[in-house]
Amino acid sequence: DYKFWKTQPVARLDEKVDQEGEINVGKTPADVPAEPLPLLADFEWVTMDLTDAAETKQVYELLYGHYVEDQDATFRFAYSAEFFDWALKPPGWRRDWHVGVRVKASGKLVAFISAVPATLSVRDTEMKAVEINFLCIHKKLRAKRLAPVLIREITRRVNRQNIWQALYTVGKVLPSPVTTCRYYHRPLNWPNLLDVGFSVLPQGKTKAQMVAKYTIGLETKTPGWRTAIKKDIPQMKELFDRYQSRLELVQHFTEEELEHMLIDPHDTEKVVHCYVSETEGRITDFVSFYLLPFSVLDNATHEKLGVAYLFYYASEAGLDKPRFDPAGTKALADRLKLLVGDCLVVCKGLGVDVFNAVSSQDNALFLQDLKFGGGDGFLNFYLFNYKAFPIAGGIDEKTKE
Ligand code: YNC
Ligand code: MG
Repeated sequence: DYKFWKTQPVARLDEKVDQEGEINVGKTPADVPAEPLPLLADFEWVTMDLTDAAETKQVYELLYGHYVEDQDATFRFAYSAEFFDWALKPPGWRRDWHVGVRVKASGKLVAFISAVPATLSVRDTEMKAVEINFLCIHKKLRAKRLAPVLIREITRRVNRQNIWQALYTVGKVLPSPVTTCRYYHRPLNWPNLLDVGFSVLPQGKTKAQMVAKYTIGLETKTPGWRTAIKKDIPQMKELFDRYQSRLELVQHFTEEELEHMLIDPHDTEKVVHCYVSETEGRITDFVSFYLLPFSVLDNATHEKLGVAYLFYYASEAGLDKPRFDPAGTKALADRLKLLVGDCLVVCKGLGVDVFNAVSSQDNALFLQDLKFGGGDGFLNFYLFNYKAFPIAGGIDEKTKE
């Protein structure tokens, strides 16, 4: 019955939002306690120093061992130090938003939660906010009501900075999603997916037929396709702003933030990839994906599964028309099939086994044609201290069960 969430500024699950806006208004940082809530005697709060390699390693070891798993516990996200550097240190990041809990006696890190700054728009309302991510509690400390304490502590630290809204995504249903998307998967190496149990052989099909179905070409097809570089950012930002202005819930990025999100700071090609389509010096499209492999638990032959996630994109195609105008939609669909299709080509070359996308943005325009299949996973988007009318997440409601 959501004993904790009932006490928080979020819409109830059965609530019909009749007016959009902030829930608790008028608080100031002076109203917020200067000290954290007490923890049980054996534990202490720590601020993790993610500029320090040893502390970063403690965070990713906690997440590597204890973060999100699928339902049957066969896969777990395999985070890396590079990934954290990218995800947890965007421009404007704050050290005290990397919150840990240690066992006093041993110093062992047993819980973590993070916030990074974000500027959100819900339709026409722009707000300064944070994005909350990487909430994780050691398996031995589960179901002891520590999560609410971590959430309250990150809230306190964010409120102290005069920020009162947050965006977060969770697989499970809490009060109350503003939108729900479905995960879609595009196999790139079907035999590997079969081996690890990610895919099954459909009735009446042979392995050879499945491999043939998911064959990917070797060459990209988008005209003027090349890797995005720093110099492209001003044009990309202008295009991205125009593209995103048609969507209902978006995060805005400055040029500096966009560069951080899309141009791999490590130059290792291990985290984020971004490509543009350039014609006579004009960038007409960009598309990006990030890499986050799975650890395969308890499998004799496979330790890792290569997984890519479609990330931000924008295209001029159809932008001159209103969002759901059929002519604009057709132009955008054709373009996105090229762009995302070329991401599949690149990922195949990188040895990625499966390419994932959710059903939001304009993704419904290409998922089926590019042979993505609907997965078991759903992703719920939440806003903290802000009520918003529901936003369609691109899932067919009938398949949501
Ligand atoms: C969750 N994922 O419902 P009620 S996603 C939020 N997000 O409260 P306990 C969650 N709340 O129902 P455990 C949650 N999971 O009584 C559970 N809860 O109201 C709620 N898993 O606490 C739950 N990472 O400590 C219940 O649960 C209460 O020991 C129970 O810990 C939960 O990062 C968890 O999936 C998830 O490590 C930490 O299971 C643990 O089970 C775990 O007894 C594996 O807690 C990893 C995992 C979650 C990934 C994520 C986004 C988190 C968003 C948190 C909410 C932020 C709100 C905004 C704050 C800033 C505001 C400003 C301004
Ligand atoms: Mg707990």
